Amino acid sequence: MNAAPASATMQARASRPLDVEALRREFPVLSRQVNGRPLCYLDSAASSQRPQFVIDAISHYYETTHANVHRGVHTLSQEATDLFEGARETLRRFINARSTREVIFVRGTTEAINLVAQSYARPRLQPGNEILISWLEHHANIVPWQMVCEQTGAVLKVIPITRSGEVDFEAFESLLSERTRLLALSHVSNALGTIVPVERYIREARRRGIPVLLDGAQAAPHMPVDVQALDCDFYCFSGHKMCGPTGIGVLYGRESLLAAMPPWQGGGDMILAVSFKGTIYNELPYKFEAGTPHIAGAIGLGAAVDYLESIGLERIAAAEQDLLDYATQRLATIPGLTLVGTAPAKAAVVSFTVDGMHPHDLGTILDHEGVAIRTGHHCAMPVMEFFGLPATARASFAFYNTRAEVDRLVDALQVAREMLG
Ligand code: 7TS
Repeated sequence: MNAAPASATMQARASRPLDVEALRREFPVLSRQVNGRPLCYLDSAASSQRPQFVIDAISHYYETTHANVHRGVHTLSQEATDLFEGARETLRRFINARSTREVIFVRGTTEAINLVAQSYARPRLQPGNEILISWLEHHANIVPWQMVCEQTGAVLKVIPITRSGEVDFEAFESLLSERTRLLALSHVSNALGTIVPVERYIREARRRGIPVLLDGAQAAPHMPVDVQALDCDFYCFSGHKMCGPTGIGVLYGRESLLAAMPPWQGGGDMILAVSFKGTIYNELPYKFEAGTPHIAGAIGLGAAVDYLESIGLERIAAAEQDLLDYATQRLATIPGLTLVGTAPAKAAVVSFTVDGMHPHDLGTILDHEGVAIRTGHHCAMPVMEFFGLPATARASFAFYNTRAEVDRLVDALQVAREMLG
């Protein structure tokens, strides 16, 4: 049973060239005005927008089917369970996991990483053991490891980055040791857009028997992800950055590791039987899904994946690369503007500073022009520290953005320069 009927437009789309104007009409919010101007939304790295298809899938579920899952023999509960588990299968296919037992619904990337830190790492770490991350990480891939280090006496080691914003592979090799117990890396940096060539890191870590977690929050929306080809042990991502709902995401875990991990939270759905003598835990993936899950969220995320696949992740990556190249070229014409993050392989993120202007002032002036960008440290304070900056301005693109919107960004930056310069 489908969450909502796939539209004929969606089914026919994959074979045609990307028609961005037609796609934009499928996102209701993109037609709104902000401060008297058409919205120019360049903050998809923080959270993307949703197409009507996803909104309809969620509404349709609430209007026709909602009941709790995995519990009732009644029709609605069975239908809701079918939709929920159908979404899990869609997500399994999306990342090419071997089995739905490896696909755990969580609140998002942050929760996924915390789950691995507490359930995988904490019971295994001994004082003096090491966890390896990089300087590029979002706080969600730093703080859970600091916490588990505090709890166990393990040590957090950090791979340096280069001035272009790439992880230093040689430094990584020199930091690996017989004490390393886990490598946790972002697949794509949210602050700079760097695409980390994770395959090299995974190969090296696995050769030494070190498990690898990838923070895929900024990768899954923008490029095909195949966890078997990557050969990673854990992969984490969030629905709201890929046209899906907030409050839902996925932790992929290699089954042999998940099977050996204790549950993280206790409660309904993660048990088979409870008595005061002891509790028998449920099988995977339910062992890690305590309590009533975000049913509508999972169904909405499944619909978002159907939607993205109807366009094609390869085509999305190509369209966004074009926007990145165009934006990089146009921003270079603005006097005093410095791009922060110039790695050769980048996803569609441009982080920058403009001489004499605080990024927050820039953000406010741009908002007056209807242009939404993010300013600040982007929850990656060590990256800012590395570049000696308190903050940057960041424009991030999705497949529904256009070159004309890049021009609006550039025009709005000229307005800001005139006002503040
Ligand atoms: N990891 C990366 C690489 C991220 O970009 C983010 C969110 C997270 C983890 C956390 O994801 P969550 O869904 O659990 O919150 N990044 C951003 C951003 O760049 N601006 O706002 C949120």
